[in-house]
Amino acid sequence: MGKLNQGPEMSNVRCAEATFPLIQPLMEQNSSDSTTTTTTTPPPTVAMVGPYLLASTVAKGFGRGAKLLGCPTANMPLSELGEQAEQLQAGIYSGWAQILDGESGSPKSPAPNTVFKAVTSIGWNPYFDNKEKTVEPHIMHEFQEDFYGCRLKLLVCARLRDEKNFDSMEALIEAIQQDIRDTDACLDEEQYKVLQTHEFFGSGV
Ligand code: ADP
Ligand code: RBF
Ligand code: MG
Repeated sequence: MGKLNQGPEMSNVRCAEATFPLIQPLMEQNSSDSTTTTTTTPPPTVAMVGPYLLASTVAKGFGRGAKLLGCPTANMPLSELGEQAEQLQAGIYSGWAQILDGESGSPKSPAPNTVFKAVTSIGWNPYFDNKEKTVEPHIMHEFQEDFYGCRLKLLVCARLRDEKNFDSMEALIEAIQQDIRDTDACLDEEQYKVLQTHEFFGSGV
């Protein structure tokens, strides 16, 4: 295969006195070990959705996000989210999130006036085979403290991919890290960036 992979998609072959272009078979053109392809992950196909506006208190989950995956997620109970969340298609989504004080003023939000980028997993976590659907945003900021019991507003505006099963925990962690990078880039695009100041978030920016 080496020879076919070295050149551009089309090379020449000599036949008697004439030179004819040799069109490489499709498999060879797309071969992953071609010297012309790179190993970086291709950009995702991001689909604009909603925006869906979700609000709930932050509840305890199985305690796996931070400990096992290095990625804490603020779990939003389905019982507080209503029909809209139940109907939301499972998948990984980008959007914006704001943490507010809990009901009747406590606990206090670590950053009530900031609207952060967030990447949200919605579904049954096939790798863990959950029995209940979860809505879990990872907020793209490093917090010093947990904020269980605070209220969370989440605006979901782009769909990155389906949730998937993986052969290993390392593969799931790598996919999550890629989702974080994709969300970071996606939300800088103007059509999503404007939603950071959506009236849903009040005066917070
Ligand atoms: P659980 O299964 O209880 O949700 P996690 O390991 O997913 O446990 O941790 C989630 C908790 O960590 C959140 O409820 C929140 O209080 C806290 N937390 C700290 N930093 C973040 C963050 N950047 N995004 C989401 N939650 C965070
Ligand atoms: N769980 C899966 O089983 N499959 C996935 O494809 C998957 N993707 C995720 C992507 C992101 C950005 C995040 C934050 C979580 C994802 N999860 C996925 C959910 C993960 O399993 C869950 O957050 C932990 O089990 C903690 O509840
Ligand atoms: Mg969580």
